[in-house]
Amino acid sequence: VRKPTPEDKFSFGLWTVGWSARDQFGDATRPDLDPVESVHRLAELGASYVTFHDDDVVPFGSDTAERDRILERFKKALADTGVEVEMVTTNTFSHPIFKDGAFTSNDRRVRRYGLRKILRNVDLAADLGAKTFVMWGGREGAEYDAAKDLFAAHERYAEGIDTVAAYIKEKGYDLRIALEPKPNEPRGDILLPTVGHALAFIAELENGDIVGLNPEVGHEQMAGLNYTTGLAQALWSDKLFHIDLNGQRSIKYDQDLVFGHGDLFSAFATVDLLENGFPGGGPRYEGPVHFDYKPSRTEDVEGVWESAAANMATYILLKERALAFRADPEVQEALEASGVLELSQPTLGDGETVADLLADRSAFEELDVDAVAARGFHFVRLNQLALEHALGAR
Ligand code: 3MF
Ligand code: MG
Ligand code: MG
Ligand code: MG
Repeated sequence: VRKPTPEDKFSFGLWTVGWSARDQFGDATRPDLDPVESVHRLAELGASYVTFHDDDVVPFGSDTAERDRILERFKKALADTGVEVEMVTTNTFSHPIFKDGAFTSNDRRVRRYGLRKILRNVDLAADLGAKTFVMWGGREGAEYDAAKDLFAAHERYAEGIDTVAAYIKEKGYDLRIALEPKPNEPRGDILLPTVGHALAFIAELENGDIVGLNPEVGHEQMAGLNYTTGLAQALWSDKLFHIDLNGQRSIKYDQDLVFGHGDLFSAFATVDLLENGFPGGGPRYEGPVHFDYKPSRTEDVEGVWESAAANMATYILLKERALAFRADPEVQEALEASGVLELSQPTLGDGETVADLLADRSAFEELDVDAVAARGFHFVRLNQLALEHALGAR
């Protein structure tokens, strides 16, 4: 597999490699990593960017002097390696104060505290030149339906996001917010559970113009949904601001496997969309290729770096395969035969009105319905071509 280059725009959350593998049932299996070391190691492996939660770099509760000292050292690592920070996010889920949420906690004091913690980090994001501010509301939800006024919860969620967005605009920061949907875990149910829910929510915001999405592979798949379809709708809405790539094997807990180590063929489709765009043209994703995975608990520190490299290697392989797929004349011919390219043609003709359609007897009264119904689309052949390319057999 070829080495990653800056053109690949690979990016890692510091919390990914930095996870010491403490889980619900067991203690940490690895030592805590120094974020400065992670920046250096990721740079050596070929990543161009890192992202982080405030608490990944500056321990929760650090005073201002300590925070400044830590950030100074962190910035030096960035300068020494040339690694940039493209996205910053806030941890509003680990500390017990957030056990009932941040923006949607029933306790107003928590909501005000959460807002302050986030705004403080928005300033840091702008200072570091990040372009995206991700918000994953991991604790915004409930286990019990009676525990939450769900109307008020959406009101408070919108108030919180709108307040942060208004602050970004007021400060003139070159920063956009990306909401990260997830259906459950750690809450029984999380608000904004899927890409579709989040898009509908953004449409109701006052400052929704600078709010988009950061969809994660595993999060959509936990809800039984097709990740690539979610990305496509976000792109169609001009809301695909960022991505979290990882691997998930069906509907279960959030596995955070290496990209491609879950549903590999779905990962091929994702890379095909990201690298080739829609077959008939349309908006493209231009942002960083960001991984949000966890080195499995069974890995030692060496395995952490192997797994980080595995994400990039898998992406590169799938990218090569996806480019070959679209370049294959036989695939072009199969796309044609399947009508895939015909879908880009508007259903009504240029300047055609509904009255014209109603008057067009060939569209209805005279249409040979049985003949049209008899058409085979040959999607299976197309899919087999995709599979053979994905497996490197062509
Ligand atoms: C949880 C996640 C989060 C978010 C992060 C925001 C800890 O399942 O995916 O990772 O990605 O908080 O970027
Ligand atoms: Mg996740
Ligand atoms: Mg996760
Ligand atoms: Mg994520």
